[in-house]
Amino acid sequence: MSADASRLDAYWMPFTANRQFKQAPRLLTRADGMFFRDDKGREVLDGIAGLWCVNAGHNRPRIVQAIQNQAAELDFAPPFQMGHPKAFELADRLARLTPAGLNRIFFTNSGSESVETALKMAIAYHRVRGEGARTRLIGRERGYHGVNFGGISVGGMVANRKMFGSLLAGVDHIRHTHDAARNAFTVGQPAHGAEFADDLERLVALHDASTIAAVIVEPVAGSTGVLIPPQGYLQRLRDICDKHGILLIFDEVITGFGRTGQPFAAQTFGVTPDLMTVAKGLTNGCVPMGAVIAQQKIHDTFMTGPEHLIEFFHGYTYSAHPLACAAGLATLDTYAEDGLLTRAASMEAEFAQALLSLRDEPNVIDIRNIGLVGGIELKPLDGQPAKRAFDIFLDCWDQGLLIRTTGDTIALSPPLIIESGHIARIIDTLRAALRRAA
Ligand code: PXG
Ligand code: PLP
Repeated sequence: MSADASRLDAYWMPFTANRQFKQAPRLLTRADGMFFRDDKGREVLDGIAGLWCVNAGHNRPRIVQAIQNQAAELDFAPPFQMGHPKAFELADRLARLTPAGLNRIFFTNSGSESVETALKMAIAYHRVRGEGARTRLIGRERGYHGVNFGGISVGGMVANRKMFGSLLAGVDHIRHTHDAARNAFTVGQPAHGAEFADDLERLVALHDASTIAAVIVEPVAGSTGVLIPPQGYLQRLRDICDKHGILLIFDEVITGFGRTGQPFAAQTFGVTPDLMTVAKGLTNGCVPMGAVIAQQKIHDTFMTGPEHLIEFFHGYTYSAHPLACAAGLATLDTYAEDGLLTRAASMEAEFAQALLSLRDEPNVIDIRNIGLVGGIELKPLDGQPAKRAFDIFLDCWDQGLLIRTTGDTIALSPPLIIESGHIARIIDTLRAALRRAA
């Protein structure tokens, strides 16, 4: 496809600087393993697993075959009052990967839909139990929970919220966990900040626990700049939730499926939530799919009343879509065959060391890591926030490397199949770009 500007007009691109893009389009046309190809035939190293989702790398034969076969066998099956075998099989397989107790799976089509589903489930759960006053939802500053109204309401990114009116009522936020003064350049989990969880006690004192349904946090905040939970923080949040009967929701859309070194961050950090949202790596990014994974006790609470009646009035036309289920099953097979759900743990030290070698490059003010996630925070250009990082993103693209930036933080989340040579290439390219941008 040519870069003829008029042919690019009709597509209003998501989360994109549309005018900048259409002046100099970046078009991806093929992908395999660790690499994309662009429309000019250039090879581009994928430093971010597509968008934190292609955890097994691109074009995996098992997954491709499964999707092709499924399209020819059963293209669609209505998900309401009907089922198809692969939906049950995928749910059963997922329930074996998750922490004990988290074994009831509700399918959606994205992370954003998973978040809406989990928030509704939490409020309805309390109501079914006879605590209908528990409707308040608590998020966290600098949280990202997708783009639907519930998700931006509990989310904590001002740009995603300020344009969209009054949002959902009855939402509040605990403070974020970022503390550069005490924790800059920490390898892995920061030592300081477990006490930030006590901010939940402040909100309980303000609103009373009897009005609070749930707290939702990302175990590792990705989109807001790779914020690693301080040691002890998540456990403290769990304890406070337990004390007050508040459900704890982990949004594992990014951290799920091996990103932090275990199948789920709940396992990496040893803290089990009541509800977990996933998407992205569930199908290796190949077909849109998400899920909410609920504690059995939450599911069972709904299973009352006359048996012919629907227990939870919620669902999507494409919940458990056959193509997504086929892709999901083949993805779990691929993860298992290649040992990918724990590979980030064995690569973590090498990746961290490579990242930290950028410490003394120009304008680097912090480096953060866990598993195969890295964040490199830059000093913003005076009066032009986000510009320095975006310029480095463009430079890296020119040099054949795809990275992500959010504000002035560079985020790396490569496919979990990454080898040492790829790590070296990512770091060398970034180093050169940082020097050029100085
Ligand atoms: N929750 C979390 C924690 C996410 O990271 C979503 C929900 C929403 O998922 P969907 O599938 O509706 O996009 C996400 C998605 C970035 C970036 O650059 C991250 C996401 C999406 C877009 C960009 O970090 N994460
Ligand atoms: N809008 C209308 C008019 C619909 O009929 C439906 C579903 O039937 C939806 C929205 C929701 O679509 P989905 O189930 O794909 O989320």
